[in-house]
Amino acid sequence: MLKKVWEEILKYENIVLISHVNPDGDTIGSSLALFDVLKQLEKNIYLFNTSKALPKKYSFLPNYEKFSNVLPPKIDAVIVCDCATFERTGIKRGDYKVINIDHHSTNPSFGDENLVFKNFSSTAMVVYKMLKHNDINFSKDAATALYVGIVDDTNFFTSGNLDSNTFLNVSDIFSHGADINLVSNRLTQNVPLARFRLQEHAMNSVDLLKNAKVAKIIIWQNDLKRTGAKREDAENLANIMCTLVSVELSFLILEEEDGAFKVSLRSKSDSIDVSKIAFKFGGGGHYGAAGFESSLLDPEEITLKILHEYDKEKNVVGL
Ligand SMILES: [Mn+2]
Repeated sequence: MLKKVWEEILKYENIVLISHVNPDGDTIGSSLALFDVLKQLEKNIYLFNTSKALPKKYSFLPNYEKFSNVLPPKIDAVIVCDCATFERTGIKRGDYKVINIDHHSTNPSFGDENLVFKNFSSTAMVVYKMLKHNDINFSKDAATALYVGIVDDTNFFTSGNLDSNTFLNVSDIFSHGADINLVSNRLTQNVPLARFRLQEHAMNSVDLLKNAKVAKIIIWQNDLKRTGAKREDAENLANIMCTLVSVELSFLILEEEDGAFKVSLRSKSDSIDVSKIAFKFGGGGHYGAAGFESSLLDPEEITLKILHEYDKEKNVVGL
């Protein structure tokens, strides 16, 4: 499969790399690494993201400014990186091949070609495997982009599917010149004041439920406006709640500009599989990190339903 998908990619000249809406470091890093490699192979290669604005914190990565929310006129194939569903691309099916590279356990293999390794910690790791398997050398820039994908999805090697291969592969990525100090600095020590203020507000409004085994925060558009924060500044709040000793499940309900709600769920390992809960709401994700969107339910209804699912997973319904 690693060979077949790579050979398929090489057949095409005009290729668009597609990252998911409201991108994270994995979808960005995977796309930028492949951009660098395919550029060297003299493909006409483009970076697409449907979001209006991209997170600033990844802007240190080379070629980040090349992301566009407009598709080029001629497309032979799209490579979809880290999208649990095709809908997350924000594009329509067209007269082009769809190559799906991902690691979400809920990915339905929507591509014409699918490279989906559900036990991998990140899509960046899937991309790395594909490059190695096909003896493709990659640059320092591509290595740094892959490293961003890996550390973003594993929360700096604290969650997700980690095994000895993870570290062997990271060692190899490091030997390709990945700038790990720069990545650590930009991703962990670069918090804008508005984000800091939003976190301050959030920490003061955490709701602890089920004997403090469940933690919840709601962030309204008004909270973003008041602090000057952007929606991406809320993304870490579910992780922060999960650091509390008693918490097994945490979730953030974020009001979007259009009034819909984006829900991010987190859990500790060996506590509860949040991808199962997200899936019930039409979303997806991983054991310890998942999410969904809802335009029909209000935060109270969302909370009740999540607590119901939590009880079911813990087998305490009816007790
Ligand atoms: Mn990912």
